[in-house]
Amino acid sequence: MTLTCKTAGESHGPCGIALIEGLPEGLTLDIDFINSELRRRQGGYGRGGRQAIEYDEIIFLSGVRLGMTTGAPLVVQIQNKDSRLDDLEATPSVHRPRPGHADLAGALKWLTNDCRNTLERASARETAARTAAGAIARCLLRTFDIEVFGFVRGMLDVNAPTEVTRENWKTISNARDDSAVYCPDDSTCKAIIEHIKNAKKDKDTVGGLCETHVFGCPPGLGSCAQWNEKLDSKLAGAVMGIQAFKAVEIGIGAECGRLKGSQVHDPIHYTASEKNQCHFGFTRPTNHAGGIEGGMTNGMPIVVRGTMKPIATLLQGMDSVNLETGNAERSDYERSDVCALPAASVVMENVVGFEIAAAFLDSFGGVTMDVVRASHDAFANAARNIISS
Ligand code: EPS
Repeated sequence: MTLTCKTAGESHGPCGIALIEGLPEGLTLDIDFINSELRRRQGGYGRGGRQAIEYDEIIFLSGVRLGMTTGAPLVVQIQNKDSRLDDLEATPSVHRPRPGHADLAGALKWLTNDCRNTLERASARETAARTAAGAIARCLLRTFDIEVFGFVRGMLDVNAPTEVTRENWKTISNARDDSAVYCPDDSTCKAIIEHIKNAKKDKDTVGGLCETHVFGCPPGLGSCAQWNEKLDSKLAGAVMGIQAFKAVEIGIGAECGRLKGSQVHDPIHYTASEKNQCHFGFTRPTNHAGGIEGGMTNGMPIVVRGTMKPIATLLQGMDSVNLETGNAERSDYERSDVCALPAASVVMENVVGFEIAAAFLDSFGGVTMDVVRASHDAFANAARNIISS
């Protein structure tokens, strides 16, 4: 069964939930790890007042017993403390759509002049549920030594020069955790904080770039057999599905169009003494492909970059139209964040993790973890000896 996730919940409804199907029986869930991902998602310099109200943690409603998956559909819930959907004074109608938000498109789609229902579901509050689902899926990956690492790469005119490798990512991860904006490079971090401060002063908002790396993936996850089975297409869909993301790149991404083949493609080397590593001895001096060729992992780290647009809720407002009167007016303001880029980097890390787990189970799936382990180990033994000398 394919690993799938659906979410439900409004920003100011009682809770958010994720329904996950396809997890094998017998997976131990690291509750502290899952909650710590939720805690990270709530943080980062630039957040608004909402995160001072909420304290996100998971409650399992089904599919888990004694900390282990049962193989049944898993439902995880995150409660909203700021729950007030039916209180019309605290949560009024919204008639002046914010440019860049779902407000206007949703009002037209559902044939209403009140944007409230649309914005409640479109809100990035939903990413709490998706982060929880990703962290749950990563518990499976971690039992196979597959690790996912995400951070903030840059914003506006700043870009962290940090090079992330198999060897240094754990150290970089500590630097990220010490950074107020989840960026491991100190001077980039300071510049980003300055940009956020200035945006706040100007009643404006800022977006930026997030990056996720996956280490330890065996080759062959995904497929070249069908366009929609390609792992890069699935990763792109998952990352583009994060609120406010406008671009996704794998490896050097758009840069490919400005270089020649000999500059883009990663030469193939074989080192028999490394055949016990996740790449089975097939190494590359460069990783421009970002670990994916032909829609399949190639044993190199997976590298995904996502671009988040600035949040659409501007304290200064923007030109808009009152949907009740047709008059030109400034857009409505709802309490919001000046910048949620650090939080988005956590969401991205976890949605990427979910897609990798789904691809892993597509290759080695079974109803129990024991069956998954046996299938994975049988594959690894065969792949390790593909060159028999
Ligand atoms: C959001 C607006 C703010 C953010 C929210 C996303 O919520 P509120 O209007 O309740 O203050 O804080 O993000 C979250 C609640 C969250 O948990 O990430 C929006 O307009 O999308």
